[in-house]
Amino acid sequence: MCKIKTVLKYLLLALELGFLEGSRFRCDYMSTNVGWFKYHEVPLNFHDAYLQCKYEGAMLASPSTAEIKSVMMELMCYASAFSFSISILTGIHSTFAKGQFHSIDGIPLAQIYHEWAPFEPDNKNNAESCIASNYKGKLSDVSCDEPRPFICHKKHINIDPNDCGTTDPDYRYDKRTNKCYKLHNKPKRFAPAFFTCSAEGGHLAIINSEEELKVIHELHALYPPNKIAGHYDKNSAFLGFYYEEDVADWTTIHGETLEEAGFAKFQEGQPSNSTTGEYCGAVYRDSFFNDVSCHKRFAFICEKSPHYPEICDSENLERQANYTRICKHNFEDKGKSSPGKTNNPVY
Ligand SMILES: [Ca+2]
Ligand SMILES: [Ca+2]
Repeated sequence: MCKIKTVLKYLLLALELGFLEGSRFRCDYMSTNVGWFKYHEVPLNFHDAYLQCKYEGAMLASPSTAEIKSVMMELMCYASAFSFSISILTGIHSTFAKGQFHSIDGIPLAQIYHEWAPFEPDNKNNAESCIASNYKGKLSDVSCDEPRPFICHKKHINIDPNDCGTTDPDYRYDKRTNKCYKLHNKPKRFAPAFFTCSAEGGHLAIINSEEELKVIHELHALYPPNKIAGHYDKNSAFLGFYYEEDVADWTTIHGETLEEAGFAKFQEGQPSNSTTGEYCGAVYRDSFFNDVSCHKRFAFICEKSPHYPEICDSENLERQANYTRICKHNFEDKGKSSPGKTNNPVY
């Protein structure tokens, strides 16, 4: 018994110390005692909001505890600046099976204390598998396709960001270019590939020199065809350039011509526009550029600066000093104080 107590004591001490050491994460997130949060003001549908948070290294937030709900409502109040008509998308959804609502991390709705907005839930047109929250924390079931602002949440963990400024170990720093690179070996079409790199804090890679091509080739070599998923062309990977029809030229996603970017060599015979409609840029694993269809799936390479997004310490509260406190909410976890209480709709 004594032993268990001692073990527990040290376990608690370790946890406390861990917390005291704080955690480090992207500075575009706000640190609180229940983790890191970011309010996304640009509305997205559920699927894209889910992905945006995931690629940022976080999770679409759900008001699963009173503390988390308080922070969410505070952020929402602050962000919507007195425009109280806004409702945000939460991570509570039933997209796997109708009516089976869970938070992204698997907490059933029945275990989350919640109150419904008037006349909700109504599963309108039998098509409401997502849950939105108004500024008072009252929930509605809504269509997952309707874009709404949302909040990403990252629990405090003791995994430090690497020298690429991310906890994603697949980003590798290269000192020749002072950039970080990741090859995504699950092929995607051009637009989702762009989305993925962007949400990870980078962009589809742009080759600015012969040297950088070498870096990319070395990275590609770590992923022979058998390490790339699916039945796709595995000899090319998307990069950040495309054919801009209005300009009638190849342009990087940052608006420069390939020559301006610093490297413009296509493989002999390319661009071929072979199947009529090869308007996206790719690179061969052992050669130069290739034009491919934007709608076919390829592996793709992201590039990011090791300094963006910036990384902050959770104890560094300076950023929060300016944070408006007019929105302070304190939700009680009513579900906890009266276990067994059903969460009937409140009209
Ligand atoms: Ca509804
Ligand atoms: Ca580059």
